[in-house]
Amino acid sequence: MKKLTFLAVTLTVAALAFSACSLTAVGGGQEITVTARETDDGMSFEPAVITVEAGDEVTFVIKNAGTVDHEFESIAEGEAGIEEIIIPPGRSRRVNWTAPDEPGSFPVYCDLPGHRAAGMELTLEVTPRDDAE
Ligand SMILES: [Cu+2]
Repeated sequence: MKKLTFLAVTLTVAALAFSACSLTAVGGGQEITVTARETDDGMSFEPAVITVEAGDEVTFVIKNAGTVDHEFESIAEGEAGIEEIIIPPGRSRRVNWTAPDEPGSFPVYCDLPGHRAAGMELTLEVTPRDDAE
């Protein structure tokens, strides 16, 4: 009987510790990985289109698989509201972002000279919230 109580307490403590870890892990919402790189015919972000729902909490994990600095932003008037961040070659950076409440289509791009023109842009599609469960 004593042994069972001890086991129950141990399991409860383990469950509490585990749930605390889980909370930390989901802090920034869903993770979306974006890879920036130079290509044979230009520069790119991969994927080229990202779809999220209005109001979604997102953590972008931007990896620079290229050989020069790249950046990630969508901060001009009417854009998605993602502050500029620079990612050095071989590194990755995380950006937390909450999708707008209104659906829309927004460009995200690298604003270093010539990069956007070379193809370093992706489209962020914000779709209406699917509240039907
Ligand atoms: Cu770039």
